[in-house]
Amino acid sequence: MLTHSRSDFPDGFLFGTATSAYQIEGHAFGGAGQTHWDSFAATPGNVVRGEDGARACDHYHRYEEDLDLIAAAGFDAYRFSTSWARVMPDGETVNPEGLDFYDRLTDAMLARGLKPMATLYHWELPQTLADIGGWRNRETPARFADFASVIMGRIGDRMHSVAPINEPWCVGYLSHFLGEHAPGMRDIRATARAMHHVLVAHGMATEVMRGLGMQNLGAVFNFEWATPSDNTPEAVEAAARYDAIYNRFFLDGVFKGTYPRRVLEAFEPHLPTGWQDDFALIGQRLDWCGLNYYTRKVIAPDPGPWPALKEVEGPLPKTQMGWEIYPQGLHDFLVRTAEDYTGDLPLYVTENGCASAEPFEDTDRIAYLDAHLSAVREAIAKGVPLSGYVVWSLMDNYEWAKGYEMRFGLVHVDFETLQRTPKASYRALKAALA
Ligand code: IFM
Repeated sequence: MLTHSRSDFPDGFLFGTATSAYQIEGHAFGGAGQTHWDSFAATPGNVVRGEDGARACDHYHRYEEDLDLIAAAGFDAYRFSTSWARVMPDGETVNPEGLDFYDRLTDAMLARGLKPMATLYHWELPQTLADIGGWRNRETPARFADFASVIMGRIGDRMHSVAPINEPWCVGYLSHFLGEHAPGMRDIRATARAMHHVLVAHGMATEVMRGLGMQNLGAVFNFEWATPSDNTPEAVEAAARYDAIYNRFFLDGVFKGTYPRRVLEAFEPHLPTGWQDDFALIGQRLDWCGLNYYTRKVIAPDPGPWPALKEVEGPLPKTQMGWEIYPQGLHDFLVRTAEDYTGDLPLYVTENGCASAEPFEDTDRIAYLDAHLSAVREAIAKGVPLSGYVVWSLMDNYEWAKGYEMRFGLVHVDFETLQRTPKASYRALKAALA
């Protein structure tokens, strides 16, 4: 059981659970176009067993059952994402079937009393746009703004809240510098441009949605606490560099109109001409800020070109992903984000959860959630204006480069039969939210 319950949180505090389109829907259905994740997954060595999101959890056909599960657990909100390639298979031509799907999904949430928390882009870039340079090309943010207009023109009147981009670090650095996600590049110039353009896309989409009269627009960032491997100035500096790349780059861009010097020292020659002029667009007023948090990294200096650091194994217990369990980091990020960037702006924990190999009796997940909810309560007690907490994820799904092996769900999915079975963590949350 969890040691927390709804009554331990402020009135109106939202509890939700999250998924994303490509990870659950079944991209082969409903006229969706090819994405860069399809080609990335079809390239040997990129994804465990070469798995892709063609069928995933078949949520496209089973969404009513999935929403029933969310409502039955007592969640207030459902954080979902809209697939650009489903709505616009070639990145610009509208697929009415795709729009109809999100329309039905929205109404089905509302019918169950669930607040729709939408993310416009959770990583499945239409292949046609990838073919012309994807996030390296400044044209992509402009097309993204068109997508924002089309999808929110249809369902925007019924959203509780919207964020344009999920986890810009993953879209930029993980995908263009580390090469671990589509498009699998390892190139500093591509990275600098992708990281900048994804923020431009955030700004353009926000502007478009304001133009539609929408409220409650925000941004969702992912964070990893960086702990120096020892007390040497070199290790402290390497951890600060990791922090600048991973955590501060996007917050600085959106809330301060600048980028950290530890990143600029490497990126400046690679950023597009006139990048400084984009901060007015990037830094538009927001109504909330979302934090996704899972783990920390222990960082040591490393010889070689920037960023001259490496991750070393830490001593803490780990999840199925091999990620250290470090709830203190969630507390510290909530406090630091409010202090350094957002002030009184409402914050949400938009993702928190863990992968567990335990299929049904996932007591390790219950312990993980419990420890992180303690961290959340501590931050609230210190005055952090936190408005909600969203668990990743409703059900086991396509964990990107790890395929279907890593299980993040509160609900078990049998990927042969697609049968859904609530796990012990689902029951624990249900009891806590009653
Ligand atoms: O599954 C992902 C999700 O798509 C984005 N945030 C982290 C999750 C777990 O890795």
